[in-house]
Amino acid sequence: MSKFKITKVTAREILDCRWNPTVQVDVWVNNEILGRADVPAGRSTGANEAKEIRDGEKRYAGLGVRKAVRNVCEILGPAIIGMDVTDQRKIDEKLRVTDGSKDKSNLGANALIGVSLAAARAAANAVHLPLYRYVNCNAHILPVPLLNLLNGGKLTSNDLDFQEFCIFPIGAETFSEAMAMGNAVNNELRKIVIKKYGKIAANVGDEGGFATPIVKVDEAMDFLVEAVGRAGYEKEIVYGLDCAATHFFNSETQKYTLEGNELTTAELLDYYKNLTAKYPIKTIEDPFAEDDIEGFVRATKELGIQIIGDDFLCTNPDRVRERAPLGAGNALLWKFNQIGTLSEALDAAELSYRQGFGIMVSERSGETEDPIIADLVVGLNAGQIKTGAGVRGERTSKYNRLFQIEAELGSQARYGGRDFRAAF
Ligand code: 2PG
Ligand code: MG
Repeated sequence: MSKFKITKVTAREILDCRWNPTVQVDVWVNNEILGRADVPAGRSTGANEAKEIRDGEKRYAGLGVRKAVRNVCEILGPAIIGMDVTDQRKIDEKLRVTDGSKDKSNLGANALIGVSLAAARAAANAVHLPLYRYVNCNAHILPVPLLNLLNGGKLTSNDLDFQEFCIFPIGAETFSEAMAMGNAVNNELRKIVIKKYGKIAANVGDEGGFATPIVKVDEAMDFLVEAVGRAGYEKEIVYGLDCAATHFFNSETQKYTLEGNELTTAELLDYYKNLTAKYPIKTIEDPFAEDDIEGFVRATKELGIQIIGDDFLCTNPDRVRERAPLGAGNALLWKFNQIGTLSEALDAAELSYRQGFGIMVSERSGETEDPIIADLVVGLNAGQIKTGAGVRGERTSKYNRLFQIEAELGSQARYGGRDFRAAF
């Protein structure tokens, strides 16, 4: 009999930060050790993500997850009862086989990932290790936070075409110092946006960045640069964008609509060249649409900065295997629910590292207070995390967990810093 036997799996419907339902799963070991995990949800999703299941009924505008919860309680749970909870790959394989589809659409990626993560937590608890150390005995790198201070695109209600305008405090000495710098810049930014657009400009979007009614990318960048300057951190802070270009790409015309202009891939690339020449932007996520391989290859070669694939790679080992060797991007945005099990997400990370890619561990725009990505970013020694601005609880839960881990690691903690892509 295995020592750490899964004896019970339950689930329930809870809420994410958008007041939408999501799945929470409990995995019990030997009837006494609990592992619990919440499932986040995206809004600006890629077409190739694993598919979550929503009820489609009147309640919660169709977004209920009672079916997914039932699938956990009645099908996925019973399938893994009796298994050794430390056997993560076998558990995840069982979940995959039980679902039987390629994109987890039969039982729901939101059901599968909840079970997978809760099992990992239960296993860590069973062996009395923090999750980051359970996934990696060499975990020691605290990530540089990519702080999303101005929100646009699908994550807010203004007309900015790019989704996220971020500061990236690579010159801080520690993670704690980086968060204090972020706060100083955010305080200055608040004054700047209010001065120009009035108090309403300081309302925040889904990830806690200001939802200021800006239209132009340059204006958003100028605001960030001014705020960083006023805070006195020009030397320590560079910038990052998530353009989420899939969402301003027209597949019929094969053109990108940016600030009212229709741009080809080559023209958008020129735009990025000018933008990165004007501002010290060191990382861009999804500069081109999810299947614009040529755009990604050229951006990687010609911009000479970190180019991250989010919708483009979907944390999918097959997509990483196919696209990374082409030089299409040089970093993976790591979101476990894009693929649906922890093992597959770890495979995507492993494959990415082997291709010389960096990894940015990411939240979803619809989060709960569950801080699991904080443990996983340290477990992966990824060196970079994107989890929004520190003004909303579902974001601070991740930062607060990172403060705990930083303290636990003590003198062994190393901040990603300027080596954020390979901080060993
Ligand atoms: C993204 C994210 C998270 P969503 O595009 O990177 O910041 O949004 O979770 O809606 O996909
Ligand atoms: Mg993205």
